[in-house]
Amino acid sequence: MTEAFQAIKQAVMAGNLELTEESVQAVLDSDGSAEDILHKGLIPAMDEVGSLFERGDLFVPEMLIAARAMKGGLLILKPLLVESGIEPLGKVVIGSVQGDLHDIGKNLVAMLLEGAGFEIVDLGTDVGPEKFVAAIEGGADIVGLSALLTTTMTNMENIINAVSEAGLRNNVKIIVGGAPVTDEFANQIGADGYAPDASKATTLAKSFVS
Ligand code: B1M
Repeated sequence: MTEAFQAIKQAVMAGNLELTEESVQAVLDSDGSAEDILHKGLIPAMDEVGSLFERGDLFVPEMLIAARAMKGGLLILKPLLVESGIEPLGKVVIGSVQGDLHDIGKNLVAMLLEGAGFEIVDLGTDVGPEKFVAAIEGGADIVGLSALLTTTMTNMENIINAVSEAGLRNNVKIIVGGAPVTDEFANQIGADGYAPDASKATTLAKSFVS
């Protein structure tokens, strides 16, 4: 099976959408789990892409096509990650914050939350305070903010402040996450919690509604 995960990783890194989809399907067909595909194939591929980019051995266009391949693989896994069929535990409004176009991690968090039984309102990427406030006014229990850049994580605080100024802060719990975000940063900006990955985000969200 190790070779099969390696094949997925290579296909994503090469930005080969078709090969990624085929390799993911092949592992599923031989009874591999969606979680293993995620953690042993797809996510390591994006980590490696990030390292190559950092070293200057890979550029934005290649990063984009790798992301497209990763999304293709995730789409195949989605039904397996979200199968739930239970009454919603609560409503989560989620988005990547203003200035941030990264959405793979945010989508993964949304998928696992949906699988855990939450209703999801996904606002997408580059979402500013006004859009978050409007969505919360429509009813929400939890707000999820995602940021992948050190330059955009600071926008999380603007969103939290806007929610407070709109008089909605006590209505919702706010969870923050994304590669540069830390527990300390979450406390500093007045979030209710920080999760380092999608599965911990789900555990945290459940603890808020239980
Ligand atoms: Co960008 N990028 N990128 N990028 N990119 C990073 C983040 C970077 C670390 C690469 C590097 O230099 N090593 C670097 C950031 C450096 C920094 O700020 N410290 C970087 C940069 C610099 C940039 C640009 C500025 C490049 C440029 O244009 N010169 C640019 C910025 C664009 C913008 O947003 N305004 C840019 C653009 C892009 C693409 C568009 C090409 C593409 C994104 C495509 C897309 O998402 N649709 C892209 C990609 C793919 C990456 C890397 C390679 C992969 C990100 C990813 O999808 N990881 C990334 C390097 C890396 O992360 N290793 C990089 C897989 C994903 C599953 O993990 O998103 O971390 P992640 O999500 C995790 C956790 O963080 C957590 O759970 C998830 C799953 O368990 N999590 C949450 C995430 N959100 C959460 C929310 C929660 C809880 C947990 O609660 C609500």
